Amino acid sequence: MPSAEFDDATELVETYDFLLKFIIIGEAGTGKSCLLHHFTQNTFKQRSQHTIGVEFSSRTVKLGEKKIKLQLWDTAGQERFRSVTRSYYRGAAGALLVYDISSRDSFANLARWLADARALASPHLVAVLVGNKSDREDDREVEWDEASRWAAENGVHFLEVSSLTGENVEAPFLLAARSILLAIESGQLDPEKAGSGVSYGDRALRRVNSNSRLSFGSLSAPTRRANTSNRLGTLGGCGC
Ligand SMILES: Nc1nc2c(ncn2[C@@H]2O[C@H](COP(=O)(O)OP(=O)(O)OP(=O)(O)O)[C@@H](O)[C@H]2O)c(=O)[nH]1
Ligand SMILES: [Mg+2]
Repeated sequence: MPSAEFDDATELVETYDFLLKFIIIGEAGTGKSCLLHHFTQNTFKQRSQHTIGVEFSSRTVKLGEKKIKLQLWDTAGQERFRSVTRSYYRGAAGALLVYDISSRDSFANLARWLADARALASPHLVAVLVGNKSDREDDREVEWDEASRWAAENGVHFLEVSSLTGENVEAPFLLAARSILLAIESGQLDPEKAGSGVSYGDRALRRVNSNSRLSFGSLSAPTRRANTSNRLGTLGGCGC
């Protein structure tokens, strides 16, 4: 059974095949911070306050044989922070465009959010439209069909999630990561190009990790987030 020290050591030698930069954007109050919190901490964020500027977090996931580190930038939706937050869009490989299914207003400006992201992020930006608060079905103001149509017309993926219940919260991140990996594999996206939003992982560290694996034999044991991948069957077997 791994000790706490052992887990810490695992963190120190953490390595990955690719590092992807993601931005989380959309109107204030749509639940961006709660979505990210649930994805990284596996719990609902109680008493979430408006984000001031930008907050950073990360999580490493496994897609097939590939270990992907997601560098996640949670941006403030409030207008007064717009110039600050836009400066973090540069070179993002993925964007989660979040609206609240119980707020038509939060859906109204999506075109502008997407246009900004496409103008400033990676030319190969993969965007996912995320309808959050799917638990609020009784207060729904934006129908699934309408959002799905908008997504298709604008060339983005689409999912509904609930950051409160945890329903589907991993799916948008994994969907975006998987699309980016496919673009790399097909040669459409070159991680070595500046501004691609993708970097290769550190191979030297990877060697250290595999030595540790030989010594201790359980570095690949499921982490505390292992049980959160229950909904990932549809996304091609994430072992995160
Ligand atoms: N019912 C329900 N409430 C949610 C959900 N996600 C977030 N909320 C609530 O929505 C409010 C706003 O959540 P935040 O995550 O802070 O919103 P945000 O998009 O980060 O807002 P800014 O940082 O101002 O851009 C909070 O009161 C949350 O408790 C959800 O899935 N369901
Ligand atoms: Mg926030």
